[in-house]
Amino acid sequence: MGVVNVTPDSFSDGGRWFDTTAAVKHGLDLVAQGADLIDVGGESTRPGASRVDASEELRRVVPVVRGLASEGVTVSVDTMRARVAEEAVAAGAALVNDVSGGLADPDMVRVVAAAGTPFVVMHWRGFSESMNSRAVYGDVVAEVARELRERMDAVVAGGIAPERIVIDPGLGFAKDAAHDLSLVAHLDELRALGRPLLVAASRKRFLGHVLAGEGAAPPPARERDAATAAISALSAHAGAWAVRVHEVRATADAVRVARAVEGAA
Ligand code: PMM
Repeated sequence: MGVVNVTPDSFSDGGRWFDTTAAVKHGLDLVAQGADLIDVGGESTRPGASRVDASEELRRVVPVVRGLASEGVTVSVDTMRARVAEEAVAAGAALVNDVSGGLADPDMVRVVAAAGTPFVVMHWRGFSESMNSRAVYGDVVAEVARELRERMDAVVAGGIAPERIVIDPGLGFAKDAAHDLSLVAHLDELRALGRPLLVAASRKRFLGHVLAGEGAAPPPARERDAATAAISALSAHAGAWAVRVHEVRATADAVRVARAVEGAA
């Protein structure tokens, strides 16, 4: 899954694809590099970010979804708003990726159920402005698995077919670096929930933390792509359904290598 953030302020690639034409071209480039689907988002979810208006989010996202879908690209829309999901699906999006797992907007589950698309349920504990204070766990893997299970049950009760649910541990969302690493180390426990697993580690803080030397500053987000590809290989090997990344080429190679190793086992 290649990422196109149509935002001025995402931590990883903010401002680079803010114009529709540039965003569509970037999505097509990511497909050429091996992405099977493109995730289009119009709201930054970096820690501390404040929310964007619905009208502005629609203005950013819908033309890019339409442009990519009309080129035959499988598009997912990354939004916490039911109205944005609905209009993006009408413009050709095939999947709805909601980092709040349906918690942020009370209409989301109903809209996705009616649309009949797959729905990414990410583990989430609250909006970006306050999420760092919610990174408190006894056993992070068990708690994330339990909270994901509760969300799965809730969205099924709201009418989304169980077979349309994809789950995601939400790396970096109300989690510190040690939490993220534990989750990556125990993807099998999330796989045990019985649904396809999406892993979105690309360029995130925990990778900066891993790469920083003792007492040194972490490398900037755009220098974390090799580390991202390493997580992609590990995730593929652990049975992930997809990895969500900004730089596709290295991840496509990493996934190919993981598959080849499995084929030789
Ligand atoms: N992370 C970001 C945005 N969207 N979607 C899913 N399903 N899972 C994630 O972990 C996730 C996401 C934040 O990263 P970005 O600002 O680099 O896109």
